[in-house]
Amino acid sequence: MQSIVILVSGRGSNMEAMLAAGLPCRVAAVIANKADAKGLETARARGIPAVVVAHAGHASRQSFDAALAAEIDRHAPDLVVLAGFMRILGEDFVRRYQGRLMNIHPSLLPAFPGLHTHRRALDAGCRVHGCTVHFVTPALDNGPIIAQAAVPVRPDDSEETLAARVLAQEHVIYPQAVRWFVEGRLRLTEDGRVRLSGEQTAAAALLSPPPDAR
Ligand code: NHR
Ligand code: GAR
Repeated sequence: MQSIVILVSGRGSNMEAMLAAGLPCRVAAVIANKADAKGLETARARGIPAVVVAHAGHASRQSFDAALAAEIDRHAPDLVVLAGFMRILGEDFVRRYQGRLMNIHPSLLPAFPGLHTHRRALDAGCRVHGCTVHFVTPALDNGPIIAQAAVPVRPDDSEETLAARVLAQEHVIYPQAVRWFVEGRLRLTEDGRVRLSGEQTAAAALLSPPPDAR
């Protein structure tokens, strides 16, 4: 069975959705860059090793990245999952985990890379918004897309109501993408494309690719 390491910075609801999904993999560890990340408690309560690699003590981004990689490598995971992880990772780090480093970003990429995506979608007058699971590459929020889900933007939406609608879809597509990976059905090809093999169920509107029936 494959194993994964989940990196969090805060609440950890995507991590929880993954733990609740009964994925056919071992969660070897949850690592946070902040000691007060709520996701750490949730992981510990489930008996999963939860570790802090604080970015605050490091003089440079590179030295933080190296400490983080050392902790990850102790667990020798097949896949590293960024779940609300809020530190930009350097090129050396990203190359080390090429093809086995995944992120969920709260927008329909390539729209709105970076931060404050819900505010920016509202300000832009978007009628449709959503989330994207992608393989991480050195260029921020620019890696090959694995899955996306779209939600409507309603006229009376606030940043909070829109974020909640998107988050509910994150909790659907992220465990699904990890499932595909640990089942050996998903990979990043040499030429930087996403390859997904096997069955997906007939299209659910605005979820691409559609999840498997389970
Ligand atoms: N690293 C690389 N190289 N490439 C990506 O695609 C990455 C990444 C690291 C994190 C998640 C990303 C997101 O989904 C992610 C993707 C943090 C920031 C950011 O500006 C931006 C994007 C993402 C994560 N972080 C600030 C920084 O200085 C700190 C902000 C804070 O602590 O609140 O690192 O959106
Ligand atoms: C999620 O919406 C995730 O997409 C987003 O932060 C939230 C984390 O929630 N990620 C980013 O903005 C990355 N920069 P969670 O901690 O409850 O999973």
